[in-house]
Amino acid sequence: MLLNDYDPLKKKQLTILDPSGVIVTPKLEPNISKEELLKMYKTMTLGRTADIKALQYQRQGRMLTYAPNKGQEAAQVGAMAALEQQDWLVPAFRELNAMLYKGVTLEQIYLYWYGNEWGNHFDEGVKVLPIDVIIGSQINHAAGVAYASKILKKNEVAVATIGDGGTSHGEFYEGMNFAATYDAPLVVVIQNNQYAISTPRSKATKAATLAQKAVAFGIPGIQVDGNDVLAMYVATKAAADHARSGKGPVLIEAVTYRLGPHTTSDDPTIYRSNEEVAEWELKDPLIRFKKYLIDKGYWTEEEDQKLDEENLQYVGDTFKLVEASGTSVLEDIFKYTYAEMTPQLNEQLEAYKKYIEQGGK
Ligand SMILES: Cc1ncc(C[n+]2csc(CCOP(=O)(O)OP(=O)(O)O)c2C)c(N)n1
Repeated sequence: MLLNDYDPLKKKQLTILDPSGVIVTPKLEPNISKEELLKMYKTMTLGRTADIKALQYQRQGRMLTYAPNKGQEAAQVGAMAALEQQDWLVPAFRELNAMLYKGVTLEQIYLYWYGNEWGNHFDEGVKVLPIDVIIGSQINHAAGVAYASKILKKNEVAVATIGDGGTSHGEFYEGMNFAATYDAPLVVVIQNNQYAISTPRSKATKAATLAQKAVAFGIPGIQVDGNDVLAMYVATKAAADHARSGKGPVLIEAVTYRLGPHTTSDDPTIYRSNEEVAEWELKDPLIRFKKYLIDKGYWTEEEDQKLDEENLQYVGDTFKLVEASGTSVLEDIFKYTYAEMTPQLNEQLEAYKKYIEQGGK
């Protein structure tokens, strides 16, 4: 059984598709339909283009801020593709690819980074919680979702994502422990992208791996090559099956790399070398997945080029829509903090209106 074989204390990392696009663990190659493989690849390429463009829009002063995903596409899409329609994604804030795969639209994602609350309002049936910037707190939310699913016998697994740095926060431990104690159907995917802003993973914890933190909760943990979309798929499927069958949570450590800055306010050249980035560029999740699809006869370079052009067009059109209608009014800040406005918020809103009436800006 996969989760036993890859016990984190055995110091093994699951890889199926290596950086050169070769299957190195044939017995674990998943049987995914051509249609789904292409959906995964198309989501990852759209995610890549949307990510690069978001950074450019921000630099042009057209987007408020943005947390880049470049390099983390496989960790996210591989995990999401392994889920059932009814399962939940409980994201942090660097999950553009995972959100796209689960049905959040690019327009909604861009609206969020444009500062508009409607970017957190997803379509009916999309099982994704709003973006959560408070590091670690999404693990408690996900534990609650998972526990509710268990009580209500809903057969819904909650999958939360968190960064490497987030696993040093208290709420990570609280949520994991709660879910483990109550056998709640929770899967936590740590996107170990090597840095928490400028703090390298080696300075954030003395643990040899992040997957081994599972041992303390008494649950399975597995370390995966997070740039290998097939390995992410296989590990998450095993984890979701485990959680769904009533055995409790699983912790996955996806070893990946943030190729871009932490956010648009960060300059990573201050704390990491160009050589390090270049090394990880060779392990780019898109390169190996494309080669896999071409080798299987599912994809061609010509189709790839056409897809790139379509993505660029689609991303540009989407951002134009956001710019045309996405400007939010300051009143939204007061209105959307709670379901109903508190007396204090009402008072503050009135003060703000008065300020505007008097010519304030
Ligand atoms: C409770 C809390 N403390 C501090 C911050 C500021 N902050 C934003 S991102 C970040 C680092 C997160 O690193 P990691 O968990 O590794 O995720 P990554 O950003 O690499 O995806 C910090 C400290 C925050 N958002 N929430």
